[in-house]
Amino acid sequence: MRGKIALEEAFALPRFAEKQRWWAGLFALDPDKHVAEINDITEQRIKYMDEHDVGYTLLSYTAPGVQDIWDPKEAQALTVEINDYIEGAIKGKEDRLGALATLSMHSPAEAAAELRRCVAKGFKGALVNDTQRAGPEGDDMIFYDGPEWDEFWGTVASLEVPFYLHPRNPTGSIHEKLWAKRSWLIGPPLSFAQGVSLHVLGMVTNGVFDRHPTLQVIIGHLGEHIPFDLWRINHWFEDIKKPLGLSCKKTIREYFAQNIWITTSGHFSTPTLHYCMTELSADRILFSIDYPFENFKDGCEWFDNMEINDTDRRKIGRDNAKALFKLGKF
Ligand code: GRE
Repeated sequence: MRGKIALEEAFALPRFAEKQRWWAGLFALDPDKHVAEINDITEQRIKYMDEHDVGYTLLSYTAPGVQDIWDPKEAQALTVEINDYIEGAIKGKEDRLGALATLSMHSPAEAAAELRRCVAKGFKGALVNDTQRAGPEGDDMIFYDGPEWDEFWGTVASLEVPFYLHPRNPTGSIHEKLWAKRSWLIGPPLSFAQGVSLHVLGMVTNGVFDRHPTLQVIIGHLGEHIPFDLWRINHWFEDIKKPLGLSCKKTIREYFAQNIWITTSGHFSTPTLHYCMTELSADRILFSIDYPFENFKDGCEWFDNMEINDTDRRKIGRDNAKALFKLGKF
């Protein structure tokens, strides 16, 4: 399909190439290729886009990124560096490349101010890597589902830009207790989806979407396991937890119809996509690749050739993202 829009596509700061190589050693079969691809913004990336009919890519800073920095001042300085870097790197290529803002999530007010600064310069939204590492040793985790984050979510909603909740690796005591002895399950096989699904369902049950009914949150990887459990979540919320006191106003299906989007990033399965379309409708699904963690060609060839009607392919491949991010002429 021509003119696809992809929106979970990572870049890194070239000065962290050594750190990237270490990280890539944990999951990339060819770490050098991965490091070259993640640091490239306008060469190989645009070639792949041309070869595989991606018209427009929204770039975001790689995980865990700023969410791994527990010193608030250091995190904020890196955030500004990353946002200024990507703004400069895509200059002149805005017809093909856009960016999602990176945010330090130590302070709701500071995150809101940085998002406002970025959106004023043309950023299309924000992408945050799950919980923010915090505390004197980096053992604490900040979730964004409590009332102290209302100021931030109010800003996201009033700017009318989407917020992408992307996974990160487990750290601190959670890592030790749950994952250290099961380390092959860290990342895409299990831990990423568990982290993001806990966080976004926390936002649902703690009333974030009730207090900010126009807020739009995107999660990747065909919904981080939640669509598979929708019936069961709905049954337990409506039939048991609400009579016991759960106070969120709408049903889980309504939040997924009105506030939450999913992308195809890193999940190129036709039966699973068809299942998600049945549960959520093609109106809430967005194409993405997850490059360079996934192969650009694999994601595009799968999407272009899988069985789906033309209207739904266009919606998922392009039209939904164009409307959500107000991409105008693209
Ligand atoms: C990511 O998107 O950040 C990511 C990783 C590691 C493995 C796969 C993946 O950081 O998608």
